[in-house]
Amino acid sequence: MNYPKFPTECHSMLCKYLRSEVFDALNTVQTKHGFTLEQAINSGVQNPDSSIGVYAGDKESYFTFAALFDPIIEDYHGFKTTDKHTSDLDTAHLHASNPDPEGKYILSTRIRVGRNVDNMPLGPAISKEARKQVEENIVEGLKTLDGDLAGEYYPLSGMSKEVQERLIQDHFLFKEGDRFLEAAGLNRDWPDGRGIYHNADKTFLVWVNEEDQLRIISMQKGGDIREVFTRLVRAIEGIGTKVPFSYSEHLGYITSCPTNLGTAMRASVHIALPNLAKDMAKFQAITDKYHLQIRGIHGEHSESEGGVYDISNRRRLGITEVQAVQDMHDGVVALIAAEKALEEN
Ligand code: ADP
Ligand code: CIR
Repeated sequence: MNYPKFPTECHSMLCKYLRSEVFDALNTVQTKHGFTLEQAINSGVQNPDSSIGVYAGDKESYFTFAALFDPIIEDYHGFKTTDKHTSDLDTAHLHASNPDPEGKYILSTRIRVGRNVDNMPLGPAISKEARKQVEENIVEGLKTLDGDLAGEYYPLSGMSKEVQERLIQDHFLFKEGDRFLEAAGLNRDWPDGRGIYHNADKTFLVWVNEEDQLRIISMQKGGDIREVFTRLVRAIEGIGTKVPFSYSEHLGYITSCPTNLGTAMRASVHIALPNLAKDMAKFQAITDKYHLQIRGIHGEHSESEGGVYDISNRRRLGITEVQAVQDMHDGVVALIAAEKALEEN
């Protein structure tokens, strides 16, 4: 492969960190699953508007292509190669009462973690047969869950377009045809091997074989962050006894996108902030202070509608799960206080 041509206005981390000497050193190496630099960077090459632009094909990619991944990981998470990641899923350590008990601002709360199966290639490098095997193993594990975590698995193949579209619109299901994932090789053989598991209330859901092999999700209306976190922890622990998760002492839970490493957790609220939305500088000063990310109402790469935003923790590696949720909670408390102050003006 020749050094890729990036447009001058490219601001992705790939453009920033793929220096020619890094490119030359990594261009001819590959991982034990045969994953190459060309595959790792294709998403960012095809999509110069990427914020990051790279994906891993397996756990080994993070070490084989460390000269590219490490600076990206440090830039995104503030996590250095000498730092250590630790996990804390103890709900007793979380200090989070509902930031909006009157239900005026927070529409809903969602916390998800990404997980992948130990000793398997990640989505960008997996074969159709191995993906199917992963799906079968996960579904077998999910079937053993009981109580409020008991549910049904719905494969994407065989699902009607109407049902699929309704689940997407209602924020329960991943969307189809994402160009970033497409170029990463994550949509190969679509929809084969993909699906969604959920309980009757759709407060506990698992996405199978999307960007990661598992996305374990807890969500509900309103702002009871503790309740959502507590349900998620029970689900992670329940599934973890049946499915061995890919984990690294250094990088925590292994995910296909480097932004998700570590806790692999994104804790978010959908929150109405119509006044703050008119002063984005003030809005962003608060989200930066609390390490939060602002997304649109239909998730990543979408826009806000009617002053409603998706606000979530930005850091996932080098902090614990409790801290990730705490970041989101504390930031949301500050955002609501700022919104209230603007209402009074
Ligand atoms: P992910 O969170 O899995 O990284 P996305 O940003 O694409 O991926 O979000 C997935 C879906 O979850 C989208 O439909 C999004 O609107 C929905 N979502 C995210 N946060 C919330 C929330 N707090 N309440 C309701 N839906 C949410
Ligand atoms: C991108 O580079 O824009 C996509 N591959 C998604 C990156 C992860 N998302 C994020 O940090 N918001």
